[in-house]
Amino acid sequence: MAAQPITLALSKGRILEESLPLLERAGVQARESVAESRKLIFETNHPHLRLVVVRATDVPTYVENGGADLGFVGLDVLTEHGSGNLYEPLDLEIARCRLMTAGPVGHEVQAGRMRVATKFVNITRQFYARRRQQVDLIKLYGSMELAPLVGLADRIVDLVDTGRTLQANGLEPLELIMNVSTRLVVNKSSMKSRRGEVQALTDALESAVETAQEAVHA
Ligand code: PRT
Ligand code: MG
Repeated sequence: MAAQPITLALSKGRILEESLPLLERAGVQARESVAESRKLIFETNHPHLRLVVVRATDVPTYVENGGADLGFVGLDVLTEHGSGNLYEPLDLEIARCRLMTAGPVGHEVQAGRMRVATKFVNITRQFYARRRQQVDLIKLYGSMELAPLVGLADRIVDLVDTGRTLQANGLEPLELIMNVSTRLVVNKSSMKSRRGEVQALTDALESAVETAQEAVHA
């Protein structure tokens, strides 16, 4: 057995809530409560597997650079970061939402360049470029919904689940950019050097996703 445990990086926040039940279905349990602890590293019931909890946007960086062997990350974050240096073997089908453009209800954009506020600047740039539409991007780190309300932007690009956040702020969803769910990503050298362990965890997660889906459709 390898001396070092393999490390799985989980996204803090809303992905974490759905990750823990999925891991449990896959037979992986942390030795203490991940949700309640302030610790960042957790041992599991598997002596050769540990969990680390990092900011959602940092997961690709950890896994790419070998700070973790595997990670759970939203397709939104993965696409924005760029997925070329990672393997993405599995759709975990949790934390589903849609990445959309949105704007004030009934608002026509004036002639000229639109101002679009988002934290997903790379995805947004590509989306409008494909439509040959010239826009000015405004990078924000949160609360995108505020930008149109105070005249900072004409449009936002943000994640939408129930649509209640947009509605509460007088905004409406406009165009779908991508359907989002959480993905399993794997470090490229871990895929070779820790092949057996990576494959065993991937297989267990794949079955866990299937049983979770069967439960939903039962
Ligand atoms: O801390 P950090 O900046 O890294 O992330 P965060 O605090 O913005 O998000 P966090 O930790 O909650 O997790 C973000 C990840 O969860 C995303 O990368 C998605 O893959 C996934 N996810 C799924 C969502 C949502 N659903 C979601 N609805 N992330 C955010 N939202 C937000 C959205 O931005 C908007 O503010 O929820 C609001 C909309 O929800 P509805 O139901 O009102 O439409
Ligand atoms: Mg957060």
